[in-house]
Amino acid sequence: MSSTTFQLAARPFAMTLAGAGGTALVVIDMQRDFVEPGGFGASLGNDVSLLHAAIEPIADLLAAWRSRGWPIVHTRECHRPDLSDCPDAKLGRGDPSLRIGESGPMGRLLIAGEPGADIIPALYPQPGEWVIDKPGKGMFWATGLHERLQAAGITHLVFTGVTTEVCVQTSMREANDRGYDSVIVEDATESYFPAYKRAAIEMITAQGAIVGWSTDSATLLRALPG
Ligand code: C5J
Repeated sequence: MSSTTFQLAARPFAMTLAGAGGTALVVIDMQRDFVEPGGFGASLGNDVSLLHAAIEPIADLLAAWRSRGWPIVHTRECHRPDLSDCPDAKLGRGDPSLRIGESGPMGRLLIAGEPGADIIPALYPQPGEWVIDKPGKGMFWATGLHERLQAAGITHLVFTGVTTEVCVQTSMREANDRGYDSVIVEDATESYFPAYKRAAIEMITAQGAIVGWSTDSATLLRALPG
């Protein structure tokens, strides 16, 4: 861990995070395809407005990380235009007219380079921030991210983004297995299913932080070293 640390009030108990850039802010899949009408999330029948509450808390955390020059990782769930990185098992789910790669109002669903696969303007990455395109739900699968985080000396991860019980929880579990201490920010993550969000956070923090910790953005902002 970095020689500088800070304490965070969290559930199920307080945790210590690395200061001096050793803790990355991770923003999972805040893409137009999940958050805006006409994208992949809406094509599955979801009410995308349920995700909007996370935008302002994530923007506040981005501003805090940016002002400190600390590392920021944005992810995008998307596939190559030829779908060579999309397994048949993933491609074959759902109504054939709405599948990954089919055309919608924001371009082909979940395809890299299409307008829908990009990050929403309110949270758009700035130069120098990492943008990781991931073909899976988890951010470590087939991305090389673990090696990059290790090379940068990052030991702690703060998780935000959507959706809580799918890509956020999967990424946090992958991080746990790779040795990172992680915290999910409850008001900076959302789900199309509020009950699943609550359940995912309970699963993460149960049994003595078996996957990681949870906190809220106001508590985290107060805890950050000046
Ligand atoms: C989903 C995600 N829900 N980013 N992706 O398919 O959580």
